[in-house]
Amino acid sequence: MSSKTFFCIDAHTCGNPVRVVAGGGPILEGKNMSEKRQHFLREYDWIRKGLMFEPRGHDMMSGSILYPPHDPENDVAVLFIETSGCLPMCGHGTIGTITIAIEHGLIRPKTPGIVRMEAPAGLVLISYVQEGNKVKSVKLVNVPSYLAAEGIEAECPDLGTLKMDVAYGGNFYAIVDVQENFPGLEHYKAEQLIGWARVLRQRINEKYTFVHPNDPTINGLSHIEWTGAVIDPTSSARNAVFYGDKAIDRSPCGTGTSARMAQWAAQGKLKKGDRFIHESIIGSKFIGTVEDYAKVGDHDAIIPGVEGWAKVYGLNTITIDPDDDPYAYGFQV
Ligand code: PYC
Repeated sequence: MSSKTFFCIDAHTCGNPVRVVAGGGPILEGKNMSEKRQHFLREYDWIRKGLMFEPRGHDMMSGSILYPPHDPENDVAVLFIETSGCLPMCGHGTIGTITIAIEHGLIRPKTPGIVRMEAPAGLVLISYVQEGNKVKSVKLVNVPSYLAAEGIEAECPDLGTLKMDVAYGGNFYAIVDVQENFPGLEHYKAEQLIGWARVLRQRINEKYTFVHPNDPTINGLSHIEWTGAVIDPTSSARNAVFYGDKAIDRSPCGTGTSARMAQWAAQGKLKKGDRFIHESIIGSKFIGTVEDYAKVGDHDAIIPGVEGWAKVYGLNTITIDPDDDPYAYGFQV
């Protein structure tokens, strides 16, 4: 294969990176984004690795590729590419992608201020606030999110047995609430949370199975959500979300926020109409809302809203040339 060039636009959502492939993405087969995601993983995963891993990316790198919608009612379809693979849904990725797409004219919504976005996990309804050329904020109404399991246990190196709830917010999350063996994320270094989360995720996946009732391609626990004390007393909660192999989300994580709201709603701590201000490891914030109630299979679910902002900072023409560069497809250390 010879050199391939990708026209990318880089941004960050509340501190976490988003790289949108505006040109050079592959043509994919499938009648929806779930099927197209499978096609990409089978044949084009080298693009993800080249654009996300070092030396062109880094541990936290995350991005998306835009496609025409399958339903003419919708405005855009999105494939998420991350260091961890292709997530069914990514909240910070959506906020960054929509900001980039509107500011750079990559999509022209049928109704200004509203974007109907097809993600592999389902339809996501987005509203955004624009002032001049700038998008000031983006709110996504996410896929139905639900509490999948309560009180599962796994052994964590150094900490001992941890009890966790598992919730789905577009990906499956093990939520580590403050407990006897875990006093809160603020007591540890990010490297410790990362190392422990990697082991916990593996141990949980060896013991438990999580599959989305409506789409079996969405399966397996992919993220660990550490929790802890808020920095700003007006916030509702704080997290540090582990993803990929070495990443902690710098934003409060959109699907992690959705999962946490689903957990709180199922446990009677949030109801329709409530706001949930979520802080990240660096103190950046998303505004969560419980928009409505829903059902996913037998599970009671909520429709979460997640609002945040993104800043576009770079135009990036990236070449992947395996004939010339031994690290064309990236590496991980
Ligand atoms: O914002 O949903 C999110 C997300 C998933 C992984 C990293 N960020």
